Amino acid sequence: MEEPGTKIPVLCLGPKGSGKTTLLKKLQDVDSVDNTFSPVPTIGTNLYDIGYLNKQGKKQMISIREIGGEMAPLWHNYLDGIEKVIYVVDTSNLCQISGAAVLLFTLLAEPRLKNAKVSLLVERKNFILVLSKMDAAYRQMRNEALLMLQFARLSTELGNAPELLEASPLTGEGIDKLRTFISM
Ligand SMILES: Nc1nc2c(ncn2[C@@H]2O[C@H](COP(=O)(O)OP(=O)(O)O)[C@@H](O)[C@H]2O)c(=O)[nH]1
Ligand SMILES: [Mg+2]
Repeated sequence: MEEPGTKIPVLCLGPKGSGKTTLLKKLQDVDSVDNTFSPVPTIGTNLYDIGYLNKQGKKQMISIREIGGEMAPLWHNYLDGIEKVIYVVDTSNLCQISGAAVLLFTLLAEPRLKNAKVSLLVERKNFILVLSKMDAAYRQMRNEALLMLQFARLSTELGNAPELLEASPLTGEGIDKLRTFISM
């Protein structure tokens, strides 16, 4: 249960079915084999406590809030005090990309997220874009997705352009990098 006033510093956003829940469950338990048994979309928001090692090698916990794509009109209610955003896009579902792009641009233009970066994470990027669901046809889909998200332009034109991370929530590929992003 979420305690009133608990600070949730990390948000995990992205369209419905892009793999947020699977990714966060994998972060919680790297050895979990398969989460496909629960293809139920997240209704409302979910909280995940994730363990990581800090710079001193000490174990720490951080809370991440997942908010489903169907709640996108309400995302702005959850931006206060946010230090990092994990934005998950499914490269195997290109039909979703234009919608995902609009929501991503809206978030990147959000003043509250800009302030978070300046005051809390000088030089460090506070935004990560996760392309999920890697498979054989992945490369081509990824390039297509990056094109549609105008990623090259974001990187050159934005001071707070998202970092790119590729991950497979099912196999756990890329999970270590995601944990590093969270822990920095
Ligand atoms: N093939 C494949 N399917 C995945 C992967 N990650 C998630 N899925 C499936 O995609 C569906 C939606 O995932 P979910 O994590 O619930 O998405 P969410 O709505 O963003 O939380 C589930 O049936 C997952 O098992 C992946 O890396 N590869
Ligand atoms: Mg979910």
